[in-house]
Amino acid sequence: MGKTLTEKILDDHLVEGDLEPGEEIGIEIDQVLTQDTTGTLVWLQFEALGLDEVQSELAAQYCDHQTYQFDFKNTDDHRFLRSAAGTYGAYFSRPGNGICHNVHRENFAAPGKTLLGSDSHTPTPGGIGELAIGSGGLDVAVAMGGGAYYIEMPEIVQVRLEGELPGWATAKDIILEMLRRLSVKGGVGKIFEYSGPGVETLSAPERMTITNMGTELGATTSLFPTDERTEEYLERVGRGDEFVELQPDDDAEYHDSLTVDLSELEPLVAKPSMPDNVVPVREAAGTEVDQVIIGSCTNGAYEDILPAAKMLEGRSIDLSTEMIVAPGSKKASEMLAREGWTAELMAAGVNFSEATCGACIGIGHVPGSDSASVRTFNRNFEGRSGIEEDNVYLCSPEVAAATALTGEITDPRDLETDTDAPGYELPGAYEGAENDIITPDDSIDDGLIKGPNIGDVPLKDPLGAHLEGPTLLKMDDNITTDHIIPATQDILMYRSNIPKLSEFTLSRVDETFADRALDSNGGFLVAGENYGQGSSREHAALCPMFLGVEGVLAQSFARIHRANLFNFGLLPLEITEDDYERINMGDNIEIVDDVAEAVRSGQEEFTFRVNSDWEGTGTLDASEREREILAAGGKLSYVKQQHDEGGAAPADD
Ligand code: MIC
Ligand code: SF4
Repeated sequence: MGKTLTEKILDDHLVEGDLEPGEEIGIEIDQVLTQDTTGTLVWLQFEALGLDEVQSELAAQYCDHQTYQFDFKNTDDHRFLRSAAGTYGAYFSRPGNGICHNVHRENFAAPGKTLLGSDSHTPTPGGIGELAIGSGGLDVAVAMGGGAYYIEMPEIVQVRLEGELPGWATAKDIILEMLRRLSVKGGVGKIFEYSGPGVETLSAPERMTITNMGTELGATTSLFPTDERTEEYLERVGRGDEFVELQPDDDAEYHDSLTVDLSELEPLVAKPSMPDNVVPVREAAGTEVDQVIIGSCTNGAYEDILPAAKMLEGRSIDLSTEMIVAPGSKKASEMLAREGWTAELMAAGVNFSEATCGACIGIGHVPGSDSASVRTFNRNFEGRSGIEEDNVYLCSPEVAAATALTGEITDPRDLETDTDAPGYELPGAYEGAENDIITPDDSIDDGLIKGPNIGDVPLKDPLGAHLEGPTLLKMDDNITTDHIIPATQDILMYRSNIPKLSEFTLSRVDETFADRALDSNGGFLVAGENYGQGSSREHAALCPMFLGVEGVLAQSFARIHRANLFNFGLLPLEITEDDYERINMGDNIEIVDDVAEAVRSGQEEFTFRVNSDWEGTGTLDASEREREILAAGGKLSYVKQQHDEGGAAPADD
């Protein structure tokens, strides 16, 4: 039987297990990336593990989320990250040099390699054949120390692309169409492998828009084969020698398959406030819009901004609409400026931001009250823009530009003057911002510089025999990590200070949560489907742990968050819809079994007693390794314990 492309890359990197769906596999990681808002914990945990040098082929530290440095705490985080990169041997991309995914693809991403990153959009370079996965920071720290990365082998789904995109439909519409069909949980436990004749019609940047936003499907990653278009891209970023041709075997077998006929697509938009709330733009047309932003790791590249610039050249945006362009990288920014496009956009009424995540997580350009904002981003979770009741729409740069011209959501096909989509050509070479990456050789090794806001990572005690406590909060389906630990400006500065950050835990759902959790000295969270979707931030497990939460009972979990719960010693039990319906906030939950013993022994069904009234069943579907981690009180303790016992070195996990 032939192999899929995913299986080929995994086979090359497999250190443990078999490539059977559902089985745990360990893979070797070639490259790691981390960014400023998850990176501080990565390095603090790297230090706590007693590691002294990066062991993976390449590690890159980016400063991209909080580059405005509103508070000395952010600036201290950046200084700490530079010092950690210098001390341990990672590349350091300076604040303002761009979003990790954009800068990584320009400088380091390579076909056939594996990449692990402490950011959920790490799958971006899947568009050029790199097997790239997002994870919590502790998994990144271990991989950077040379340890394997463990996942449950996902199912591999073939996405067959046929035909060619018509005029105004774009790569963004392909991934929006996938979200429309499959929903934000449709990709959990899956890797999407793209194939078919439509692939060659898409440039490498277009493919990376799709793999980037594949994260919104809940997928482990998304992957494209490589071809001349990949080679063309790598040559232009100055790394043509890293090209390798990668294709699945002709007789590869997939677990499932779906077809997207590109020729049938039209401009789409995700309406507030979920990326899968997708409709044709024409259905939302006419909605008045106060703000339009082009940027983010999905559509902030040179190739994304150029078509919009062409559409706006010589024109003016609507007088009641503001438009901001936030390039994904400083290189893109510099190239647009040198070619005169920045001036054209400015003349049309557009404001430029530095290359940063910024507005994507509510840092700057917060929409006005009771207004609509149209963005080329990947997420529009409620409140993420920085105002609680926001109305954020997600679309392509072309739809964004058309909307800025008219002041209302507009399908570009309905613009009177634009008959043809502007398109773009890849630049001859991607040049610029050459001084913004400090190599490990050039770094200044001045030891770890920790400001007063940078604390230790708290540890949990090993799991005990008895778990009992109140239902501290009962939540619906699709609770995001933005609900659990919001990412807005006022909160982000505490990412390296867990006691302080914990005060904001679940505040967007219930302001009294943190105080109640601390007072109750233990307890549970209860949630519906897909709990913890969205970001990779391990703070969403670490902060509840710090507040004393013992476990989460949910109908299902998002992949990265589930792993983070194990990593910080919180018991994740899957419950049925009936039991979910019966549990009320405040109900006392007692796990009837000897929990530590049951977890260690491989028990799958756990009985929980509610108010001494009725009993339900929670399922722990976990590997032996995950059970050991849970019983030890989390992965940091587990790895250290193994090391102390003279077992595997931390690097071997
Ligand atoms: C996001 O898009 O939600 C973030 C902010 O990039 C996060 C990382 C973080 O919370 O720091 C992600 O995607 O993992
Ligand atoms: Fe940054 Fe937004 Fe991309 Fe996250 S999704 S990495 S916040 S641009």
